[in-house]
Amino acid sequence: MFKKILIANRGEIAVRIIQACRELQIRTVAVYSTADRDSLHVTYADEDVCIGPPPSGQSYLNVSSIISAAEITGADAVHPGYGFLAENAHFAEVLAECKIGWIGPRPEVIRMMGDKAQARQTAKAAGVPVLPGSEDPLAGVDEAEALAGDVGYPVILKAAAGGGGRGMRIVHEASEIKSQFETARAEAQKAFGDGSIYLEKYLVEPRHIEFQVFSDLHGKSIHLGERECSIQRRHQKLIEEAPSPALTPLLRERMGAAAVRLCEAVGYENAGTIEFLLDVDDSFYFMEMNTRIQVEHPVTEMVTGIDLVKLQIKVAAGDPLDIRSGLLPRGHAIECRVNAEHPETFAPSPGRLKTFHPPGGPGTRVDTHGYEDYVVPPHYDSLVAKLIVHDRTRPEAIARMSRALDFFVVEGIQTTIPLHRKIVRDPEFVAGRLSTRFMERFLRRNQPPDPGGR
Ligand code: MV4
Repeated sequence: MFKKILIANRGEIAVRIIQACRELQIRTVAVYSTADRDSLHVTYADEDVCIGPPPSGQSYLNVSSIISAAEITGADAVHPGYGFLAENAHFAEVLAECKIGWIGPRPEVIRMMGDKAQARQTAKAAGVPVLPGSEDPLAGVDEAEALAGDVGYPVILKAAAGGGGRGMRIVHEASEIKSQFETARAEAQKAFGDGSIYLEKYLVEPRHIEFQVFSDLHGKSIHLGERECSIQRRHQKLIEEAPSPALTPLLRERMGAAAVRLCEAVGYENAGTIEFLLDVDDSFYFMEMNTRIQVEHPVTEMVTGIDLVKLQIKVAAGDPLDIRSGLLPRGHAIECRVNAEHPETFAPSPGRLKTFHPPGGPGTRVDTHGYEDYVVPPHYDSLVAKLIVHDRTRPEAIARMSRALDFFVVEGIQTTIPLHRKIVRDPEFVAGRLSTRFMERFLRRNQPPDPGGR
């Protein structure tokens, strides 16, 4: 087992990883930017190293600073959390060259899954369903037009180097395809330095359902069920839950088996997530694979009883998986992301937490780096807390979430708590009628009435 782990991250996930390390009796090293001197992850770690100024490019994304911090402190492995360097194959390679352990999959697999066109091909070859579309990145407008005609409109153009909703364009009819293709290619070239574009049939109102997978270093892969992540705004998830209200045990088994097949096909290692689109007729299609622990991992922890971060560390150290695939979910878990944002305009709201009283009580978990008088810096992601509840049934979990949101007191900054209080009371949410367009429709339903006039 590792003796000392460096956490190449900040915020709630850095705190979460330190908790796991402490339970495994592994020493911890925090790294921090000068904006995070007073952060809880620095307080909780056994050692800490300042790695640079506030901009993440000079600190949490600075490979050489982080490698130096690991060498100086004698850390024998790095946990990257999510975001920052978590899916950076180059970082994983440099660590290997320095004989420092990496808590994640092999760099080749990270790189392959990072190319979304290649990931799609790999899934297809492994017998995982993909939507009708391109075999390879599109050579030009003529190929785009011909293929779109074959699969039928609407279609979606996606940047191979994108992912998570970045660099996508929906095309509704043939008259738009040429100009949209050129725009997509130019944007992808500018944003990612890679203009590769692929095409798929566009599903108008699917659910976003993702499977938690795990693979050990001995060739065993398992799935730990799904998370329903359809409640998003601008590709930022707001609420996640497990299990999905849309899955039957049979559909869960079929999707889970497909997810495990993909892991086996690529020789996956450690924690991963396979994202699917689920159509209204229960057909499902591979979308992307994320090669990291995800923000929403706690809902899976609550319904499986497994500490996924401890499992990541144990598997990276070579322990064999001792869990069987396809555990049945126990009860129902929901997570609300509490962001430092205005609940209606979504404008960032950094600043001092003058009051910070997270809720407690049965089945209530708060993952946060916040505390009274903590100052949310303006430089990073606005997530300040994740409120997770667990109960026996979905209606009971919703009631518990509603109560926990009412008992979560934050003063000094604006947060998304008031928005969550409205969503959990929404009849469509309560009925489990979810899709990737849920938020668009919810915001329209709850728009302040138009005063009229000119
Ligand atoms: C799609 C899709 C429908 N059809 N692909 C969004 C994030 C990235 N992982 C891919 N995404 C999607 N890909 C096909 N062929 C729907 C989404 C999607 C989405 C699209 C628009 C608005 C919100 C969305 C939320 C989740 C997924």
